[in-house]
Amino acid sequence: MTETGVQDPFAHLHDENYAGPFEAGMVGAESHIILGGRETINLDGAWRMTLDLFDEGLRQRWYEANEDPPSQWPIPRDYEIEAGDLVPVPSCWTVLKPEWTYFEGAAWYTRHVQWQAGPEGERVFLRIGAANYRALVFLNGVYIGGHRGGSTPFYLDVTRHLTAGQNRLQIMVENRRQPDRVPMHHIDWFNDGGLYREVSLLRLPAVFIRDARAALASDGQAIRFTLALSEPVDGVGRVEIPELGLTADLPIIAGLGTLVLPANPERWSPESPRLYDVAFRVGTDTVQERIGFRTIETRGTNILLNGQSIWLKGVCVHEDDLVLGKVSTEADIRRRLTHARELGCNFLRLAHYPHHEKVAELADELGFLLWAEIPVYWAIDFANPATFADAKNQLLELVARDANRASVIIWGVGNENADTEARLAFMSGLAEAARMADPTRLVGAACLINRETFTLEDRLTQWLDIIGLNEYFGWYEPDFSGLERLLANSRPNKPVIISETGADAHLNHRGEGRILFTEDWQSEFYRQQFRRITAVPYIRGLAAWLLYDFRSARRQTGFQKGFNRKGLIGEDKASRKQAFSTLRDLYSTPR
Ligand code: GCB
Repeated sequence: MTETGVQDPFAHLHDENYAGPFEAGMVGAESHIILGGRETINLDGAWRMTLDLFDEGLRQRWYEANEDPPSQWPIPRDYEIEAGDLVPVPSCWTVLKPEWTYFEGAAWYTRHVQWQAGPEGERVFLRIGAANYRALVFLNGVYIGGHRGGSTPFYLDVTRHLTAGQNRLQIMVENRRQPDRVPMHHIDWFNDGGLYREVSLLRLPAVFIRDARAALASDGQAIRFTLALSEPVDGVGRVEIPELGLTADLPIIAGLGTLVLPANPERWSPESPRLYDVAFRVGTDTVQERIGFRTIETRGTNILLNGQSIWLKGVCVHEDDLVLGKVSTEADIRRRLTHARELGCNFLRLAHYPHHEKVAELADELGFLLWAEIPVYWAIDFANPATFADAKNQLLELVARDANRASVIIWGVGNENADTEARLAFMSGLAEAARMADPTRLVGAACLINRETFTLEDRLTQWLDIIGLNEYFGWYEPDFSGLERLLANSRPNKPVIISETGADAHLNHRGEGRILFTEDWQSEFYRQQFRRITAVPYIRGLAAWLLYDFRSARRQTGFQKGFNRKGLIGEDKASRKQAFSTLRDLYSTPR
């Protein structure tokens, strides 16, 4: 304020602590709410969006802007909601206009919400399916809270901030690549920005079900139900699986309850993806889930699904689309799964971050096993406690979101990270966190090779159930003899999955022998790889890198032109390369 009591209109130019107030109010896994078939109020559709390269929105408090037209402004300002572009939500700005392709910064999204108050005591939460990478939410000019991490959903309590009638909802989304983020600034995919998954409101009673899970107990003889309420109250819940004739009370103490009921459901598997309707009820709140019951474990170097040894025939997939960017529609997800099925897969690795929740729902229905992971990718800032907190939160949000999906068998905690003390502490911490949050699944990571002894040797493996190996013998390393040497030298006591292998091929580029970027070499590469991989008993699966060509700004040769070309299918998601049928034939051999 000046001496006259008028606010200094230039103060913000000199305030480099403008972002400080928004550090508070970040929400994470602790505020996750299971959707469980509850009705939501959809806020997708047209929103106004203004790009903000210099963080003027936070500096100048754009969220306080009243909505008078400029002719009525007492002093000039730099933001006008209506001057923003009308963009669809969900969307990525990177694909909306050519000049926005490489924009890395903030964007202000605004829409209005008409509201009618519900019954006394009702609570209302805003759900954002995902926003890359940081989001801050403002309702009627007031900061509500925010979220870090670009691929998991978050929930903000807006009960006290929504008013009857019209409300102004503003969300700042910011996608800067930074060394302390997860992923950090160096990645082999595209840094799409935006409010790119669904936005909705959820009306809930004063005490509601926050988390509800059902899973087959490890002995396969019973179903274990767990419930967590929003408040630490005592009470009784009810669980029902009508098709099993199961219905029982579930005692709740201080907001938590567990019940183990003897049961013998049909087992879920890729061949027979049997799902049951499961209901959890507490007071007036009901959560309905479709759940498959299966066990997954390792014994020696074997992976056992429902007690039977299984070999994972898989393919990796990114969330990437020429038109949609990182947005996943149901049609696009179904196309991925149809292609994976045609390839003969029973397994997908969802690289390199949590994919849309619909993927695991459809994989449950259609019968695929999944490796789901968080973007602990390459040179993460492992010594930074805030980075660890961010990674752990992304992991716990992913686990909370997909805990009832039978298809998910592996939580991936990282990919190709150099072996240091800080990395070991960081990633073993994540492996422990995954196990604590969910003892019903396996924990894996794409590990390292010890180049001196040429063995599969990585201190992290002692914390894992599954050792992932990304190897590119025949591509980045010229010949396959290294693969033979590596596999012969190694004596893992756990199952190994080739979590990536692949070669680039430009559609229709042909040639004989090891000519890089030809369809022929990509195809021959898989033949050579497969023969060697399947000769080794401790290798229990392969996730080919990968289903479709995808955008990667690092890739700038004439063949690449901004794309990683290791797809078995081109970026049009239609044109199959020769390697598609080669791998399909290889996968069709009995294993
Ligand atoms: C890898 C990475 C993956 C890359 C791939 C490649 O090892 O995990 O993200 O895209 O190699 O094509 O080089």
